[in-house]
Amino acid sequence: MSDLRSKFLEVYSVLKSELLNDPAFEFTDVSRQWVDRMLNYNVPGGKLNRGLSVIDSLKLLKDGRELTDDEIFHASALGWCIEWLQAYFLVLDDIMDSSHTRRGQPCWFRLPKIGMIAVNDGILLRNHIPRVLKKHFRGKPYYVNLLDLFNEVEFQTAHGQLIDLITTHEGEKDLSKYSLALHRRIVQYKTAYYSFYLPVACALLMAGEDLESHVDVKNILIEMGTYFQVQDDYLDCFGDPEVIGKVGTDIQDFKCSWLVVKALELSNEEQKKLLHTNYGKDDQTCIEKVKELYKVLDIQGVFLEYESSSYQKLTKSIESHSSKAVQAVLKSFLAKIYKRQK
Ligand code: DMA
Ligand code: MG
Ligand code: MG
Ligand code: MG
Repeated sequence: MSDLRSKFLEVYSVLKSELLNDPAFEFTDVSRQWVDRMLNYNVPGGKLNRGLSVIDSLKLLKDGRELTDDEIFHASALGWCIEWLQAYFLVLDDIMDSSHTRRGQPCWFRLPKIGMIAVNDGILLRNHIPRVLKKHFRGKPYYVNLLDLFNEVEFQTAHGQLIDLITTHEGEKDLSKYSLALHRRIVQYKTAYYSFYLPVACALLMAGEDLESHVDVKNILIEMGTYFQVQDDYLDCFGDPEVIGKVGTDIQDFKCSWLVVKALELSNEEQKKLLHTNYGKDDQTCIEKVKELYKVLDIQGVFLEYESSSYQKLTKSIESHSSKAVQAVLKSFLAKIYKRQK
């Protein structure tokens, strides 16, 4: 496994050096160094789960047989395209969410001399993806489907981000519109498609499958992605910043987080009032009051229950799938995220 990880990281160096020498732009030393530093800071520092799972999934789809070096390289390149897509969304997400830290370091836009140049860096990260795809996949029979897949998923994610952001001020901080249905809609679009469906869809395309005949797989992955984002919402408040590498901002950002939706469901009139007064204020006392209420309502216990019931439901739908290879792909995914602390 650590061998696979190091092979995967080697592919990062190859792709980066190709991008830094892309003949479509006349790099100067200064601009090349900028992009080099920007990539190292934003692309490879995460858990790499999404990227690595393209390789894992392809292997399982090939019934566990060893992949050739060429297959590993191509699956890794696609894995990195997903990591690039994620880096692009995160650089911009941190600006929009006014976050301070990410992956145990300051958010890119917080660094001296970076600031709003980070917006253009996000655009560069996004533009690197079709460059990589063109260089390494242009001759493949699934090239057009691959481009289409990345476009589609980016479209969905950007719209998920849109509704995540606009619900925070629609009707001026009105908590009464926050529901499980709204939360579900936000997280499916902003997280589930790119984090869960995309890696498996890449592996399916590489394995010669067509995506239209795998709608059932997609549905299970979207469910899994929803569960994953509920965990993200939970960790935003209850995770250890040292472990998750970021300090939460959902309460002060007035986010339609799973936690506040559950708290609203469980609150009496007085507790609802407390939420209305304190949720969405960038003030430590207000934030503490919200967290206090989450404790009183035992939101942590509610989450633990949600976690095990989601696990059971997901396992059941995975086991009802007709293909053992697909079952293995989905199970390995679920095992990676169940009860995660980061
Ligand atoms: C992030 O949602 C979604 C995308 C597409 C980046 P979020 O703001 O909850 O993520 P994080 O908690 O990592 O900032
Ligand atoms: Mg964020
Ligand atoms: Mg966000
Ligand atoms: Mg979050």
